[in-house]
Amino acid sequence: MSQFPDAKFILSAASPDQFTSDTGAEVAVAGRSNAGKSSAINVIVNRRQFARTSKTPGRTQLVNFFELREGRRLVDLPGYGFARVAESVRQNWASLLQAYFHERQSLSGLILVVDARRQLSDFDRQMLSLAESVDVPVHVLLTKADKLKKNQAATALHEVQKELGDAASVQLFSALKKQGVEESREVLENFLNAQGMK
Ligand SMILES: Nc1nc2c(ncn2[C@@H]2O[C@H](COP(=O)(O)OP(=O)(O)OP(=O)(O)O)[C@@H](O)[C@H]2O)c(=O)[nH]1
Ligand SMILES: [Mg+2]
Repeated sequence: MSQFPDAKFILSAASPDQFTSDTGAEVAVAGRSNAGKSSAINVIVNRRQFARTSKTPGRTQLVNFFELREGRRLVDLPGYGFARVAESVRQNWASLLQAYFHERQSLSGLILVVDARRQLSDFDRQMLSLAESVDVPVHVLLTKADKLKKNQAATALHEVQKELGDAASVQLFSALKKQGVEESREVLENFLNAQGMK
């Protein structure tokens, strides 16, 4: 049974004028390209290929909106940090993200997906400060934890925790092993339900 039986894809936006109606509450998921955002969403929502049903060419530059239940959404933000990307694409990405964070009244939380084998990148830090600038709480998923030995994963968690301090909460996660799923669902629900208390 899905945690969100009525979850469905709403739309993909290439520019702010295409964003879905800004009512209720939504949580955004961001991270480097290939970090594991879509896999994390699929596991959290407990629907195979859910975040991929909308896959279209160039999707990495799109903001994908999903409805979890009435008035509650999950938003798959475009991945960042490609090695080779045209400057125009990079700028489009930056302005889309800026617009998203500054415009969305319903934005209640950010889930930042980071590969547990890497530390935070400068792009991740930019996302953190963007979220902080608009007073949106952040939870970091250190994903692909299954690729690390237990003690390595514990060290990675400790290092990132140390860097983040009070700026964000952080947990180990694995979409493959379904590790940390309950914890991430709890954070998601807390973000979604805290709307209006900002
Ligand atoms: N071992 C392992 N592999 C994972 C995990 N999560 C994702 N992957 C793999 O990592 C690759 C990228 O995963 P995606 O979920 O597509 O990553 P993404 O961040 O959505 O990527 P973009 O949409 O291209 O930015 C895929 O090959 C996944 O199977 C995990 O927890 N463990
Ligand atoms: Mg994806």
